[in-house]
Amino acid sequence: MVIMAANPTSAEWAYNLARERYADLGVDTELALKTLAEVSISLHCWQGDDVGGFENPDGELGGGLAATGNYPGKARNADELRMDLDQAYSLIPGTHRLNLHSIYAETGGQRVERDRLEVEHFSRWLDWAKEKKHGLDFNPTCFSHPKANGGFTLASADPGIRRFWIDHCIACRRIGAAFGEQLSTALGTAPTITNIWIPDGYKDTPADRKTHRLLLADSLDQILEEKLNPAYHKDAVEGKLFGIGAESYTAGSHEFYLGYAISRKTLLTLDSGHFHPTETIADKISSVLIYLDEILLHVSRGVRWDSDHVVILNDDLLAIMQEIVRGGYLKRVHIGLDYFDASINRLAAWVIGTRNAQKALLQALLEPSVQLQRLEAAGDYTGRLFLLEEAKSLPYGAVWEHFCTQQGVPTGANVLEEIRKYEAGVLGKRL
Ligand code: RNT
Ligand code: ZN
Repeated sequence: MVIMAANPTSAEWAYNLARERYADLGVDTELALKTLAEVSISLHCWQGDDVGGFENPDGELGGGLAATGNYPGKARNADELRMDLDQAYSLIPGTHRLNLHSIYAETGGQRVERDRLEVEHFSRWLDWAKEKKHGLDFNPTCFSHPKANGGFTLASADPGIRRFWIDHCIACRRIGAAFGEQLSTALGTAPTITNIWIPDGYKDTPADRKTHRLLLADSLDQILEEKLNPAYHKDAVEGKLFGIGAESYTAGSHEFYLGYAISRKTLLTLDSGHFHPTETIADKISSVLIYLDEILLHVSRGVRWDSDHVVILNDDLLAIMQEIVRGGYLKRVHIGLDYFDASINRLAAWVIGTRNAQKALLQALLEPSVQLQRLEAAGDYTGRLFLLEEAKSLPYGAVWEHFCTQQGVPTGANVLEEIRKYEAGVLGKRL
């Protein structure tokens, strides 16, 4: 493939034409770019090592999750993961957050049980975040552990098992609060969101759906008992329809957590892979935000099932971003990513998915919304359909390239070239 560097003059020329074209429709591209630059996306650390973590090098991924593929180059320790993340951030315009899981603790070769984890076990992550200016988000890891092998954690009927996972989540909230406090003080970043997701469920038809849900609500209440400063820390709960090996019943369903989040005033996490295949989360945003102050998104892509494919620029993604922008929800919707593809270059997976989320957001910000809403209000659905379709061929690509250049990151095929270079120099040398 011949890769031509974009000629800056022609890129500027293209942007100026695009700006005029949008201005004709009442859209201010400069304002859109200013808004886009302020949105920090939370990149999921677990794309870099297939959700392995560094607690146990031979540990298998559990919890009904599957990272398929054996592409070479996955990060084998936290230093490698940070190095790969640095590379990813350098190819993504803007300043972004990192979403960590508790299994990415650095315990200096000592086994520290998950219910004993403290912020000191993440001190290198914190130092790195401060240096590189990334806000942090956090997650307890209620899977890939012998105490999760029975298929239940916070909803377990076994009091010892349940206690262990409650204590793990309590420990994680404190770590999240320490992250949020230190980083907002040092960098002025938004609070850390600690998100609880559990895999608990049954492969086959349960005889009792109720008891595990009562136990789960009680576990969560115990976890949230300690009041933490919302200026530094927020809680989120993430529901799911099913997991591999838990096809018939998931204790933490969408309805369970929607009710929980509303009644306990936590955030609700909507993962785009966690619903029926034809159900999209875009339509849920304006409903749940009537009752909730804020939500967290796990932007993902299910293919036939919750397969966590790399996010592509499809209608689903665009609809999510349109809903956020149309509703004026940019401050109330926290955008995180959640996918793990082990069959392609993992750096590319982060970069492609994040840039796509930003491209979709940009398209939403460039929507001729005033005209569209005017047409709708006038009952002119023909005009609305026409303009919605026309908007798809507006020159947003020139605006995107301008944004990347402004932010000092490459565009087009130069992105892939950087990824290939890193693969040749670093990733490809890992065994
Ligand atoms: C699982 C949930 C959860 C995980 C991460 C690793 O289905 O989506 O968010 O993907 O915690
Ligand atoms: Zn998720």
